Amino acid sequence: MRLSRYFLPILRETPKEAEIVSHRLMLRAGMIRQESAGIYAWLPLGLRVLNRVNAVIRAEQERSGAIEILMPTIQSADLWRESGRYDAYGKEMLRLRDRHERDMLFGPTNEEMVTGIFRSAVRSYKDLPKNLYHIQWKFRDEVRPRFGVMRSREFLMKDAYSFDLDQAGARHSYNRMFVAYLRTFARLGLKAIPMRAETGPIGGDLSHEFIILAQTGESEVFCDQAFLDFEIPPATTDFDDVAGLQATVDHWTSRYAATSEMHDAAAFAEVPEPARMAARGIEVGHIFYFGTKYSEPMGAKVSGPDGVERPVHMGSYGIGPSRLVAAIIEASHDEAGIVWPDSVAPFDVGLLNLKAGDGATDAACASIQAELEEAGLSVLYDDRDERPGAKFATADLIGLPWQVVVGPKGLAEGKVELKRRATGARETLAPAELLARLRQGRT
Ligand code: P5A
Repeated sequence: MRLSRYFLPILRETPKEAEIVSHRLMLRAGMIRQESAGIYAWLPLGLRVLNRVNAVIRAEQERSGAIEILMPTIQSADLWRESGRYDAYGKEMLRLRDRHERDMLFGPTNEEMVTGIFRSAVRSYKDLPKNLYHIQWKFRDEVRPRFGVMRSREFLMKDAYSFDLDQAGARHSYNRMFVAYLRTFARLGLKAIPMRAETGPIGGDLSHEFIILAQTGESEVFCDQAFLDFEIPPATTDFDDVAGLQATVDHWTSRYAATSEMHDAAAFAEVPEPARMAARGIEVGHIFYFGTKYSEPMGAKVSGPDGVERPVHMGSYGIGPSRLVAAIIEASHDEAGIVWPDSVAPFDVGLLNLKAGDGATDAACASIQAELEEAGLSVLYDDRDERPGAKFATADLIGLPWQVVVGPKGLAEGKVELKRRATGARETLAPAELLARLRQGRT
């Protein structure tokens, strides 16, 4: 992609309304634009990151056995009357009325709808277990939307819903998501700690929030520092191994970790003093087991091996991809701007032409761009007629993992410069060596 033809509305000034660094950087880097309080448009650079975050989430959902669907944003109030949540949900629910005076709503979550889909199709335990997920916009009329997409009113959620014959099966489904979440957040370059959590309007009595530590986080959390060194379950994890997954989850819940609502000061005091962490964190995921809370009133039943019908045991599992984009920036930035982890960077490489208009430099850049793109790397080519200083500043601000700097002086010696954004390390090499070097990866 040539920057001269792209849409990257960079802001020179630091926006005053933005209180935290991720919000400031997302606005400055032209990733998002506020349309109303807590409602944002995603601009090209932001959308590329959001799509990459979704791709990692999808890959790990599929690995764990979940199946993708897509439910609508607008739901009928009647479904929510069946579960009793239509009145209980309160002011956070955006209620609408269609031209036939039917009560509708913009979905804040999908437990009711997915239960409706399930009950219309599944009758027997032989069709279990199932886990259906989608990635869809939600609306919650938050009292205090703030920090940009971190706490917005319209936001993207990956929500998965599991169905099992009994509690033991549901526990395994819960464990599958638990492990999938550990892998997802690690692939996004984040250290997320599972913490015992309150279940709120979703319900149930088993629940973990996945929290990343950050000073600007809205949650107050208490945990054992040992978690930061825990090993992430490998890609080869067998998600059908009931005992194996339980052992992994047991390990990841063996130390103290709780949000303020679930905090137990006496238990926390038993954590050895140097490992005791009282910190702030960002909730990037939340998983729930709530048994038959929805299946019972909504009549989602299956017949068991004994022929007796019973309501299915369910859980739901949420991740906020739009919040994650901001959370990744909170965890990875410096004075100059964003430092994207390779897995979610909007482009792999920024190609900086220091003398746009110069025949030899233009030709060298065009051939580098073609070669790298041919090899499957995404390149943002800064071909604008701008000072080198402005190009360096833009490249650092938008945080692409690699910068290839091409100028007439270096080219005269057959060299270009390669900079790693995360470390600032620079090296000079021949254009022909670039691809192999990039494939070799970080350092
Ligand atoms: C689980 C999936 C649920 O809604 N029902 C379906 C359950 N859980 S949750 O904790 O309420 O939300 C799941 C994740 O969504 C993100 N999130 C938000 N992101 C941005 N702005 C918001 N206002 C917002 N509210 C929730 C969080 O990542 C949360 O963990």
